[in-house]
Amino acid sequence: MRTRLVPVVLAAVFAAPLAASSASRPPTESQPQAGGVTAYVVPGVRTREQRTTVARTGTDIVEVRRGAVTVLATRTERRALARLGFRVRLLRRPLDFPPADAAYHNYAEANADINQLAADHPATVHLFSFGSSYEGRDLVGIRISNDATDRLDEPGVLYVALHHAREHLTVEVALSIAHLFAESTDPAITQLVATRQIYFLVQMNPDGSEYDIATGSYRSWRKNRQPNAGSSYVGTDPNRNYGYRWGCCGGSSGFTGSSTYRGPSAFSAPEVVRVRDFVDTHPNIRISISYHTYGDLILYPYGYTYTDVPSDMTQLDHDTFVAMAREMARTTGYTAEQSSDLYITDGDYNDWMYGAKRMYPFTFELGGGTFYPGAGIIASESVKNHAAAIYVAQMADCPTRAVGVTCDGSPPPPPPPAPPPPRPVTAVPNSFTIYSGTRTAGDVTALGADDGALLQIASTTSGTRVTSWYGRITGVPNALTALSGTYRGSHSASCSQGVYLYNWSSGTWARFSATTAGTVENEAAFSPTSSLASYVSGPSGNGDVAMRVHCTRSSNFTTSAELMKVTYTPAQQNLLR
Ligand code: 3K0
Ligand code: ZN
Repeated sequence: MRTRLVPVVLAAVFAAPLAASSASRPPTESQPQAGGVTAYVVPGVRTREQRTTVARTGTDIVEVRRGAVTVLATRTERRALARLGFRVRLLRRPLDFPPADAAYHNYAEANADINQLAADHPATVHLFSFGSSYEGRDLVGIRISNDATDRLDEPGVLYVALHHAREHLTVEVALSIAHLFAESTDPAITQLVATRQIYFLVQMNPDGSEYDIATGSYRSWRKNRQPNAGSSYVGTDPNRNYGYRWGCCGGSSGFTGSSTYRGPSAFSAPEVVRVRDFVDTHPNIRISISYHTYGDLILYPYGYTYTDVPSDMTQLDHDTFVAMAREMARTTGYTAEQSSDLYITDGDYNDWMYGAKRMYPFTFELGGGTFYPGAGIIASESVKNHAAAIYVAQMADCPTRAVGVTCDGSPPPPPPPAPPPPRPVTAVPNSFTIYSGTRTAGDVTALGADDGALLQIASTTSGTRVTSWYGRITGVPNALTALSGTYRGSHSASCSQGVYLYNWSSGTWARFSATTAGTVENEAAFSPTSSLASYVSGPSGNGDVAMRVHCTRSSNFTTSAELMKVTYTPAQQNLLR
């Protein structure tokens, strides 16, 4: 069984203002954040009552130090603190990832990277805002396309990352894919940039993400940072707040302290509303990937039910999901399955994107084996996801093409014509070898046709008289589906004749014909029915067939060989590589 962290009610631990204290903990804090929250030190806060007073302004206490607290506060909250008589001092150092994970992009760094990408590729990388987070951070979107303005008549593909705050690897993978589309000169990718609108919502939940790293060590935060009325617990799970069968099926929690709290109503989380509005205004989007961690999975709808094809899904769409997911599983190494095969979810992005919008969404649970897999995994996990990202962009004009159904009403292109079935081939000896007897007339060419030309071999002249010889036929494939042998000849007097093929596997002659043959030309025709390749030398490719004729009598005789040939049918080549 796959070992995997399932969201649990961790939020109860983390949702209340943090009052952990450590004088030895390194200072963590900050310049003004790009969103509406700034980190401050508030000195003179020594008692729990004072900390409660600070917390009740709505500020987020992220660290308790000797005689002071570090808080994240909006401008309004900072004014409230001032009105209460607290001195508020701005912190200089940025809130950020632990030093070992410095390669990860925090909110400001991701935006700086995106800005640089746009500056470097002004013709194809276009930035937009799709609104603000609860704490006022700008929600930055990227559109990659040759078109200066958004073209809703072109197929769209949407990549979303960071529904869940602690799933920082998703930002890195999404950024990597944006760089791929912006920077690659591969014609397959530039063609997509020319014919698609490629959208990225790289940091869907920046408040939660910044909160997760605010102390310089991870808090395992999952939700957004929206307060809940009448509760000290903060946050809604964005991936339970979408408005398709919201809260229907036991796949989310109604408890504000739960990490899967669905919110008081569908679309109550501002970040989810912003995603909804973006999708609502982009009906050209056909396929989407929402990146999560972790589990090495590719999930397709639905999450709300275990039923594979419920009444709100067509069989064609189901088959399309399965075909696309399997293709992407092939390139990522992840496992493709229905969302509910992991566990029941309701109100998630996938279900809404398909159930309400009839787009084709996939949730990727990236690898790493933990929410915090370290910086070393960023490059490999990103590259691992490139082919799937390209694939969905390619399929965005017609996802059902994955199951052979075209979107323009025309029938699917005919399959390539089947190669003609292999034809039987006849081959004759290139050489012969005499075991017993002496050649008296003719040569190997006499064996190649039934034309009266003869190869003649005189028997031995003492004891039991014998003619024994074989012809060797080269260029016969080991891969064959039929094999037959023919020998025609006569003798100057009747003798006991056997005709054989050499079995190269066992090292023995296998007799296929035994007869008394005399002066009238006779034919031995035979067809081995099994182990055909054992009559061809070598393990594969082309080899030789050896056919032996042996005759004995008590007095001298001469063998006249008229024709020796084999007919074989090569096996069909497998053209699929
Ligand atoms: O569609 C789904 O099954 C979503 C799975 C997702 C979630 O929202 O529970 N897993 S995660 O929280 O561990 N990223
Ligand atoms: Zn997640």
